[in-house]
Amino acid sequence: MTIKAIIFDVDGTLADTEDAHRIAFNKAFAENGLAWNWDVALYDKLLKVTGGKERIKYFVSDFLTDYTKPDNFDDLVKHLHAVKTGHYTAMLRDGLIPLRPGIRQLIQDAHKAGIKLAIATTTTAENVTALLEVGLGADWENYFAANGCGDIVPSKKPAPDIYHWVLNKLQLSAADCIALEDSNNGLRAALAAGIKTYVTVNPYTSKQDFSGAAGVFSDLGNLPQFYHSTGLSLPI
Ligand code: XBP
Ligand code: MG
Repeated sequence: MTIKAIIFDVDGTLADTEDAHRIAFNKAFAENGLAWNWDVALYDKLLKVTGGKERIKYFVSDFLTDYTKPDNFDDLVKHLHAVKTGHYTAMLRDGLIPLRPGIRQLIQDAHKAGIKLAIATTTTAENVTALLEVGLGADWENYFAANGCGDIVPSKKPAPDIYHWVLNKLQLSAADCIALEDSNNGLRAALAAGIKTYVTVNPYTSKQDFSGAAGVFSDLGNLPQFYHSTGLSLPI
């Protein structure tokens, strides 16, 4: 198989972002007078649901059973999420969240070799922009032939919708691509779209089930090993 495209998840894969998301959610709750605090153990459970707005709703329905929702609950969730996005992107722009080992090099090597690159994420587009402007530079979009984010598809991961959207945008079939993910939800989404998927774990996901993955790595610090496993023939 000649790999024509690499499709990247963002959160947990390009960078270890989940604790910054968690802190940003907590700031938004406190600023809106809500005594909700998501610690690491709780957030680990909440990661079962992807998407920030969906995650807030899951928290309220499954972990806050004595809470009475106000009439404008959907608007409240949207507002909390917008405030959270502001805090999260500010942390990115302050340079607090670097790209994971090997990621910048992989993107540059693959781009130089003419392999298409794409994003398939549940996170908000503004978050991807802030992360990659800091991590890759102001011209980061030139690296990517497709940028699939957040609410552009009806169902988030583990549904395959975002991968289908990206494949359509790339005009490639699943067999031409590989995906890079960090979580069980992400792996299921990519596999459901028929894409061969490699996993790099992070502290939140390391104990999850990755059966079906083509390979599982702690990170991409050793790119020659990754190129060897995937069959990518890229100059190091
Ligand atoms: C990542 C997520 C995202 C972020 C929050 O999943 O679940 O929801 O935690 O992002 P994946 P937003 O890496 O599988 O795409 O708050 O912008 O939705
Ligand atoms: Mg992820």
